[in-house]
Amino acid sequence: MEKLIITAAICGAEVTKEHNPAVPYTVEEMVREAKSAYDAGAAVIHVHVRTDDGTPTQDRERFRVVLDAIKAAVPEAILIPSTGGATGMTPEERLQPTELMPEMATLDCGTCNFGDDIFVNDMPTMRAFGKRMLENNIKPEYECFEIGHLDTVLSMAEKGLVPGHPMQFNFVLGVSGCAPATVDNLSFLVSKLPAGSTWTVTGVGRGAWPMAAAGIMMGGNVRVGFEDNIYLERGHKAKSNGELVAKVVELAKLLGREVASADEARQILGLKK
Ligand code: KMH
Ligand code: ZN
Repeated sequence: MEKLIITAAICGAEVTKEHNPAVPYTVEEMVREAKSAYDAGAAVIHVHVRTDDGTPTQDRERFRVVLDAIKAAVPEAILIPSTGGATGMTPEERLQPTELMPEMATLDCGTCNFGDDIFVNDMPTMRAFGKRMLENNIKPEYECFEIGHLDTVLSMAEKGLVPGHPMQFNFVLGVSGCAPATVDNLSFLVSKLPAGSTWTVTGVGRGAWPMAAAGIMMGGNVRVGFEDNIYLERGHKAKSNGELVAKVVELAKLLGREVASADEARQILGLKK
C-alpha cells in the first residue's frame, strides 16, 4: 500500500469560533493551525479564508496573504485553496484563488443540498472551473459529495473539459442533504475510479473517525480538520487541527500504515516539485 496522505482542512467556511474557539480567522491564526497540522503529520492543507471577523471570502488578495504566510511557515506543505468558498457565492467570486496559480485547487463536482442551503455547481460552472484549471495548469482535487458527482466529472474528463489522468478525488461524505458517511458508499465510489487515480475520504461530523479508519484500511487517504469536524471524540472538542491530525497518525500506526511526508505526497499525487 502507498503511504497515507493526511489533509487538514483547517478552517472551512461554515464552522465558527462559537462552535470551537480554535477555528482560525486571522492570518496569524491560519498560520498557527496550518503549522499545528503539518507538525502533527499532515502533508496537505486545504485552505479557505475569512476576514478577521470570520466572514468567509474568496478575495484573491486575502488568499495571497494567507497562502504566502502559510508557505513561509511550512514551505514543504501542499496547499489546496478552495474554489467552493461558501454557498451563495458566484462562480467568479469563487474562482479568484486560481489567479494565484496554486499547484492544486478544489473543483466541486455537482450541485447538492448543503444543510438548509444549496451548493450550486451546475454544468456551466463546472466547465468554467475546468477550463480555468486547464489554462492555469492547476491539478484539481475533485470534491464529490454525492454518488452522481463522480460520473459527472469522469465524463467531463473524457471530453477534455477538466484535467484528466491521474485524477485526485476527495469523497466528502456526511454533509447534511448529501451521501451519508458509510463504508458502503465509500466502497462503491472507490470501485468506479479509473486505474491510477488517487483518492481521499472526508467524513463530516460524526462520520469523521469511521471514514478515517476506512480510508486508512482501504488504501486511500484521509482528510480531517475543523472544516469537517471539531471533536476528537464525543463531547471532547479538539484544541487544534494538529490534535485531529495526530489522531489520524495514531490510527494509521495502530492499523500498520505509514504516513507520507509532503515530498512523498507530492510524488503520490503526481505533482512537480
Ligand atoms: N463550503 C462548502 C459549501 C470546497 O472547498 O471546494 C464547499 C466547500 C468545497 O468547502
Ligand atoms: Zn472546503
